[in-house]
Amino acid sequence: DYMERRSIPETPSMASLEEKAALFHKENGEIFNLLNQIQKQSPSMALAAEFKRASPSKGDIAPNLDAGDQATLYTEAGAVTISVLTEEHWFKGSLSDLTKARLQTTAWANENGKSRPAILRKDFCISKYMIAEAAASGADTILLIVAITPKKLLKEMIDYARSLGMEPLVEVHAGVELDVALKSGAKVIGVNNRNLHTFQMDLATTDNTAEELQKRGCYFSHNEASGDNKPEYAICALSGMSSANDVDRYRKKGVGMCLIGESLMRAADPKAAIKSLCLNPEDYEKFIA
Ligand code: IGP
Repeated sequence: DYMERRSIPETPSMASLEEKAALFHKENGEIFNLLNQIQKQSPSMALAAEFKRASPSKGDIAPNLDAGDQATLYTEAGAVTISVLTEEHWFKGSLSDLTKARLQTTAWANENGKSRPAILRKDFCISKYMIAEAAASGADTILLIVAITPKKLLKEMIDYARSLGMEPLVEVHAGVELDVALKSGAKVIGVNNRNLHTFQMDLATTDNTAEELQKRGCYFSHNEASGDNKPEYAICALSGMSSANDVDRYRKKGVGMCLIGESLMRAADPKAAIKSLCLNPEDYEKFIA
């Protein structure tokens, strides 16, 4: 009895997580590829709506919301990706929030004959183990952050995520980081408008990165005609957006997806808030008329 009480809960092995992941996706539908998920929306802006109860820069945002319910509202309003914070201390999230979001949005999609959203594990993924955990909990994709990852490990994690069927979102901030991301084989580039060291927000960070990517000859734009060739890359703008003007600004730069957290978590009516973003360019034309 004593030994039982003092025993530390066993950490699942990588192999058992991989097995659990395969089983989860067999039972609940195949993994969605993030690049396809973004391109499918073109020429409309794809929306990644984020579930985030709290953050290091803002403290509590919406500490009492349920991940499954909020993710379903986001999906009903047209979000094609749901980002779920799973970090427990600063963001007050968990892997079970992610699983709830995955299962409840899938149930909603099945009942309504719609496509389910892709689910992103939002955390500082710093090991292959965390990627396996994400897959076992029902994630379609994960976040990798160039600024906190040694180059060799970044490439290893991208390759490992792909071996499990996931296309990762690779977050950059400045130009040098973009080169590291591209060298590691990243296809979906997330640009954080928030400087992780100073928390300073600058929406021009995404504009600049889009220009940098273009200069490097990487095809990503939603706007340019390219015949039947689908762009090989996509840009996802992260942080600080809240309006149709923000979305339209990025659409003009060829950004494929906007990820919005705080403003949707604070909205009294998240569905109305998403509608007011005018993800579809025609809606925006009407909006400014
Ligand atoms: C969301 P905002 O300003 O809409 O709440 O931002 C998202 O970009 C932010 O949560 C984020 C993040 C991260 C969180 C971007 N990169 C890395 C945790 C870890």
